[in-house]
Amino acid sequence: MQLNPHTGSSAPSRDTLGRRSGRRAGRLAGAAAALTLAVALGPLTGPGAHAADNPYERGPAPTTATIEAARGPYAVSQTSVSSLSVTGFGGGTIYYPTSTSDGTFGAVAISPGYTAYESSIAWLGPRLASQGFVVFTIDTLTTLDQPDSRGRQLLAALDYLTERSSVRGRVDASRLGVMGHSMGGGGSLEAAKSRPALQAAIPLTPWNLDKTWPEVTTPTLIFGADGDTIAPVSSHSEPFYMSLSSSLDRGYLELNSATHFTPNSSNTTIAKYSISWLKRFIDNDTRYEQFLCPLPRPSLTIEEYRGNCPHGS
Ligand code: 9J3
Ligand code: ZN
Repeated sequence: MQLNPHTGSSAPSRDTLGRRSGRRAGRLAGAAAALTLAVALGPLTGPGAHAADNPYERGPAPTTATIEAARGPYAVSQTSVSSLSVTGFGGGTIYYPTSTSDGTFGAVAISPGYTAYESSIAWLGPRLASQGFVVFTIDTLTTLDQPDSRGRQLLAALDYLTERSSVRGRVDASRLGVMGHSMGGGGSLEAAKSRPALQAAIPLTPWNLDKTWPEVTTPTLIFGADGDTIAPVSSHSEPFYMSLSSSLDRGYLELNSATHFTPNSSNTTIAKYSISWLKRFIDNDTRYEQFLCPLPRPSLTIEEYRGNCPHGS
């Protein structure tokens, strides 16, 4: 069953022309000169070899092959963050594009689930960072922390990342997202609810006692698993998705032949749609809309996909 609440014409996506023209004008002195120069220069060759039509775009134009690949175009470095050096969460590992020639990147913090450690979600670090994000896989204060606590810890991790970490200069603090597995996925909903400035949330087989999320204004893609007996989609992912506002950019992807723990191992379907969602909503990169709209069809790996299309409400 698929839902498409956007049956009418789509609204223009957020910040396209306004932010672009503002940025260019800000770089140049004098309004008239700015207009003339901007026209003369055409698409400015900004970071990398790609046109800077959208100032947040990073990396080459994507194809199905590039978002399904084990690694994206950016070489990745990593740095460990000791739990002893931070407050409000349990430390973790920051994965980031090695290059400093592409400007700042959007960032995402990722929480593990109940009784689990950052190792359980580590595969997402290099997988997402190599596409052009700073990725912080975290440990929680205790492995028994509940979703509301995990939500606060995701936000503490993002604050650390943008304010105090060694890579803070590489991160655009206005372009942040959250992900998490199970109780960490429930935590990502809590984080989005309490910080609407977040640009994307991706709960992975999320678990939460709170079944209703009408307060969330952050574009949210929920991954469920058809064979999940710990957070069954009928009592977790599906009601979570259905409770999100129908005016929100939202998606529900139910993994086929999958379990509660499918997000704990490298998974191409999770990766390709997570990359697309993060690019589309953290970077406003409409080059990725093609992978999200038309809505993905059922397949060997997708039991069901629900969502709105086109995006940019
Ligand atoms: O994080 C999770 O895997 C939550 C699933 C769970 O065991 O909840 C029961 C309390
Ligand atoms: Zn609620």
